[in-house]
Amino acid sequence: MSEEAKYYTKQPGILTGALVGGMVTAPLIALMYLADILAGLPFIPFDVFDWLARNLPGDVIRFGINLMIDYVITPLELGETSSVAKTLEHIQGIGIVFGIGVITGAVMYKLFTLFQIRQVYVVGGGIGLLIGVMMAAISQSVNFTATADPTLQVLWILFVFIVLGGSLSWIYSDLTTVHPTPAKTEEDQRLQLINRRQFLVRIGGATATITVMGAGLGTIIREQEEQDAPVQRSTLTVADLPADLPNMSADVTPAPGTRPEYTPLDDHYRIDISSRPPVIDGESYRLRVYGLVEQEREISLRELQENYEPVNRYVTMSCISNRIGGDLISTTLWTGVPLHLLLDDWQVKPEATYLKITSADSFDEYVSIDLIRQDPRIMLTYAWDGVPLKQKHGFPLRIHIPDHYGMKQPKWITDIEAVDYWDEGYWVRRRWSASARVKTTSVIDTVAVDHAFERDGQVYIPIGGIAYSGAKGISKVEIRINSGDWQEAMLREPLSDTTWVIWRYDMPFEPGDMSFEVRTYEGDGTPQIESPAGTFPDGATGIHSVRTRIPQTITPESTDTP
Ligand SMILES: Nc1nc2c(c(=O)[nH]1)N[C@H]1C(S)=C(S)[C@@H](COP(=O)(O)O)O[C@H]1N2
Ligand SMILES: [Mo]
Repeated sequence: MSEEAKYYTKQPGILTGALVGGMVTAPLIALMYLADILAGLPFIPFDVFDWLARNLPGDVIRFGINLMIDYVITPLELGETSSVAKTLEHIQGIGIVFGIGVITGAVMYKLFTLFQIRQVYVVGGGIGLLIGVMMAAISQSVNFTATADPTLQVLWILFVFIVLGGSLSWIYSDLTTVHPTPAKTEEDQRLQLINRRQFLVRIGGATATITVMGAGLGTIIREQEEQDAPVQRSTLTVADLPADLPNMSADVTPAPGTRPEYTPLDDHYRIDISSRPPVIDGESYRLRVYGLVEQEREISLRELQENYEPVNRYVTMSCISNRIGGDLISTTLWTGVPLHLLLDDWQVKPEATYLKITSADSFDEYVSIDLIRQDPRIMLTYAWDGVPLKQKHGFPLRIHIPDHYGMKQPKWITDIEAVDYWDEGYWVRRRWSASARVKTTSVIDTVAVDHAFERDGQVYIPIGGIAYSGAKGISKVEIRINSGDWQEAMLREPLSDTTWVIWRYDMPFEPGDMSFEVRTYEGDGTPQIESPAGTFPDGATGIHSVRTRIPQTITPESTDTP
């Protein structure tokens, strides 16, 4: 081995490639974010995440979601599960694309040095183009929110990834041409490495600046847009809203700390298969009805609202992924048109057995026509809480099917096809329950130690929560303290037969470490399932329990009944 060869300047390899890949990808992600906000161009990180979520096997997805809930959201107490999960998914999407950039850099630099490639721009640009083509295909298959012209979308994506490949090549050739001559001495080699390091630091500084500025600008513009967004409500009327909650005069008041009986709209949980809800323009929207019907038709939102007397119903909806005691369950007022009326008007042919419902995000589900005729409560819904559906909750149209988990109830409905067969819907194909009937559950929300009260010389601690059976009714709720006897709780009159029921139990004061358990019975006396089961595939079952330390002395709130 010659002296020269010994001190030959190390060529940029895998590590440098990974570093440069990251440095170049970060500003590109920020630019994509900005382009999304300014021009409605696709934001690839979300598209990649959505594509993975739809195409990876259901087990892998479930495993990922459980990890996220068990090891991040729950232990860190990040807040309401569904909105935190969405944010974490967004972060994951960005992380994945960043990772793709890092790997591209590493692989590219390895290839360049390994094969001593001279036309780095051609090869680098080619690799970028190849990734761009894949990304464009992914984006086109799952993105329902980008508003720019589709050709422009594809060109933009190709451009971004060619820029990625091109920049990687440019930096590589700079790194290698800074010192065209091999280092002859150890000192030479040291100086060259220092130069290269300085060059990389400069590039890093530049890309970091672009990233921060792009992301910051995007965020500012987005917030401004959200403030200026017109309220959709003006184009719609929702007639005859109930003035007050129907159980205003119920004699059982919720124990302090029980979740709100009527969920504020902004707090309603949300579960979508997409990073962003599809955007549908209410004015040009048409519901397409076809298949086994006498005549195909396209129905505007206005027709649905004006040709049919609106029906209001208080509804508790739960996600099948809601764990025992979880927060993926909420209650609001649903307004819409009973679906059986529409079946008649649409002249659905007698041989039709199911409606295949398809949504703007390509979600789909099948609803039995027999069931629609049996349960006149099933309704196409256009308003929640007295206002048009929020975009994230399915604007302009979704369906309510009592006694079924949310996975059976598509939002953003665009197509209804009458068919004479059944098939698996979106989540059923991913091995979740085909029937998805609600599993009856009861939950302790509060042991209100701070709200103890005194009645007839006895101090009580209010305990309370909810019981939910879908639409099977709740006839009884029982509480057990420290594994003693089951005691019957009081039931508050519910908002409707399709909402949860609030229960309350006033426990005679007793200090110490206490365990509390709750169980419930359906309307016909059927007990809830006590044996524990996880959410997959049929919905969670089991007894909810909490432990609380009751202090030796407590100050009652008042001597009145609460
Ligand atoms: N089109 C469409 N409909 C959908 C979903 C979806 O991702 N896309 N998610 C379903 C699931 S799993 C649930 S729990 C409910 C949640 O409705 P919400 O987000 O309005 O609370 O919508 C259901 N309908
Ligand atoms: Mo769900």
